[in-house]
Amino acid sequence: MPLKLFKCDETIPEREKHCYIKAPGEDITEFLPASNVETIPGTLSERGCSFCGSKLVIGGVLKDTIQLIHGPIGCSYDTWHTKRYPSDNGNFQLKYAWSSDLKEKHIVFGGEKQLKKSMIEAFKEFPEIKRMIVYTTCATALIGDDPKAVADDVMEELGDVDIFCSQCAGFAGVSQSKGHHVFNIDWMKEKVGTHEVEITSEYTVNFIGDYNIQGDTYILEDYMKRMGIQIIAHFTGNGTYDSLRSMHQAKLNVTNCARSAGYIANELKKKYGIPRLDVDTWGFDYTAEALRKVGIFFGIEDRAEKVIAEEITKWKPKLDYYKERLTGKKVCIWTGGPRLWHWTKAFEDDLGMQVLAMSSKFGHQEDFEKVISRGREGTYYIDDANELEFFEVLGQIKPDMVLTGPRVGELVKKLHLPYINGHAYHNGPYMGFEGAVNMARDMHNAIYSPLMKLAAIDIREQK
Ligand code: CFM
Repeated sequence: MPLKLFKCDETIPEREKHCYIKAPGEDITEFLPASNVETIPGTLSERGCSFCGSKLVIGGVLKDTIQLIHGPIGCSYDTWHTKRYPSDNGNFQLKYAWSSDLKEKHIVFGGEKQLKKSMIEAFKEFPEIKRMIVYTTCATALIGDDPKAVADDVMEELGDVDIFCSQCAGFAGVSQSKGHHVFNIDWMKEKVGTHEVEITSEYTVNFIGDYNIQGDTYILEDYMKRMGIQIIAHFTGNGTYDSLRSMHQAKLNVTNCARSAGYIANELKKKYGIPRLDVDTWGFDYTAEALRKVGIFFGIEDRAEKVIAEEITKWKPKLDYYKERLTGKKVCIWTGGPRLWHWTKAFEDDLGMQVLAMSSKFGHQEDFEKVISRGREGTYYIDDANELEFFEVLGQIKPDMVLTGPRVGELVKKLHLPYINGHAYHNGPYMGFEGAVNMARDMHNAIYSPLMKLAAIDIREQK
């Protein structure tokens, strides 16, 4: 039985179902850790809220759209500036935060008037911007405001603007994953098919589930361009509102983050018959495989091979330099979900590292199927690990480095362990061949930096 009850969980034995160790011969048909369920009271959860999944992860990335959050100011502030997804128009989406700034009186008497006022004010402040997403939050969902009715009103009044309403309050699901789902499905229902872009190539794709973290999208765009492929829409890194309305025009959906954006790929397949091709775009082998798959789909394998060969010639010697120094190093990965299965084998095959423990904030069953299939025996796979479990695992594994976000990263630093930001990156981009080298470099620098060892010295004992 591969499930594990940590010592720290003796008082919350329900946690056993969430902690799994891959046993010899384990084939994931009998057991998987429990996932995508409500947090057990008494544990310190890493899960995020559903509004955040919609706003911070998907909609907020769009570079030409006012992101108006209908709720108290905190919902706006806390989803502003915490993710690094740049754009090629001067980072409009990172500079500003918009809110209807709800106060107690609006909670009592209704917030729709305040919302309308804020929407018109925002459009007036940014006269060149004609697109807006309005987000419901817990407060406005509870009082029953109807942002769609307000949006229709504003669209009619202003005439030249388009507004999408993401109605997914923080409490709508067990994690941010619900927000991904709601945004995907509602966008598909309401916006896809309402705009057309000019077609310039016979090979057209939507790049789905890539958020341009520190420039990832630019790397993928370059590969597609060199293969003569037109990207209709990026869902949503460096993407525009109107390109996302044109997703029906693509011949292929290249899906990277299947967790946050697989839904829209499936819907596009159902409604428009556009095939879905899942790829991994982190790591050398995976990137080559991704380009090959796209090349095969369009019958342009030679173009894919050319790009792969050029990139490998350029970047492989650098990767090899780091591989020599990273082989055998032990790693833990503590991120959302998909990066566990995107990264585990890439680190092991490309760099000779050992991934010995992983925790996913909100991965579903299929994420655990993927990561356990790709991972090694004896590795820990935990759903939404709490802090004490984390300490226990670290004590057992003694990793050389941890990949996680700034929140858990602060704990890791206090333990004097090297840490890499696995969400927003240290010095990305991390995707593609170039990105794999950047990532290897950052891991190398973290592990070999003398800083953590020095930080562990208690200077009071020094003479
Ligand atoms: Fe997809 Fe993402 Fe991730 Fe994600 Fe996230 Fe993220 Fe993540 Mo942080 S969309 S699921 S909700 S790959 S923000 S860019 S790194 S937890 S594993």
